[in-house]
Amino acid sequence: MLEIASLRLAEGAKQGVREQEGSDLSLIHELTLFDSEQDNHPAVINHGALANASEHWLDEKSWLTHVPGFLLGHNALLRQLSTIDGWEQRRRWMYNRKVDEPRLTHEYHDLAVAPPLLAEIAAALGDYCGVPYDGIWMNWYRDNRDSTAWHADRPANLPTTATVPVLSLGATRRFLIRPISGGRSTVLVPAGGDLIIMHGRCQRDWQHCAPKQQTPAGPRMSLNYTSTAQVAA
Ligand SMILES: O=C(O)CCC(=O)C(=O)O
Repeated sequence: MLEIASLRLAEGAKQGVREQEGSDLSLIHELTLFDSEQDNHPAVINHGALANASEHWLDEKSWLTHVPGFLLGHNALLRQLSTIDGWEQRRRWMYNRKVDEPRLTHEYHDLAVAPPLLAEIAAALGDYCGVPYDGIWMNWYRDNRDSTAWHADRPANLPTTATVPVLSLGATRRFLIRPISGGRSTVLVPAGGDLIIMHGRCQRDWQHCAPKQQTPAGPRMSLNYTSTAQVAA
């Protein structure tokens, strides 16, 4: 029964987009548990996956690309990154008190000092997107209670348009995007190894988040690639 449910979700996750909130999160967790094939695979870029990219238009100036399986062996990279120094528990003001952010973060302004695969991925994304990525912002969601709230990326929201790739490692979680003025969310469900690219005016007219969920989930990391040239353009 569980296997059938997992397969059903695997199909959904491959399609990756749901028009409304309210997807069956218990199935998402099962997919993570059954993702064992990935567990022993060394981390390697799957350039062929780009041929299976799907586009999801939000309006005439903003769209998302979803590339399932862009990184094979995503759990191996997650495990490697979980051992590096420099993860931070940041705090932020909420009303009149400081609270821990519900995730750990790590940033590389210079990919030359990052694990080599992160720079290799930057080069592959640069070729694909036509943007020179030279930095990376990483989130580590330790479990289902960790999240990122609604926001647009700074400083990628400075230019009129931007191309921002986000690579997921580990557990399958939801990624939501909605108009900055409010309204209905579009929901994508990236699995570990999947790439989501925000294009056009996604950082100006839209905001996105990675919400908490009630159903238990294992760790997930998101690798958010940044480009100083893009911001300066
Ligand atoms: O974790 C994600 O999928 C999105 C992360 C994000 O939007 C950010 O860090 O700016």
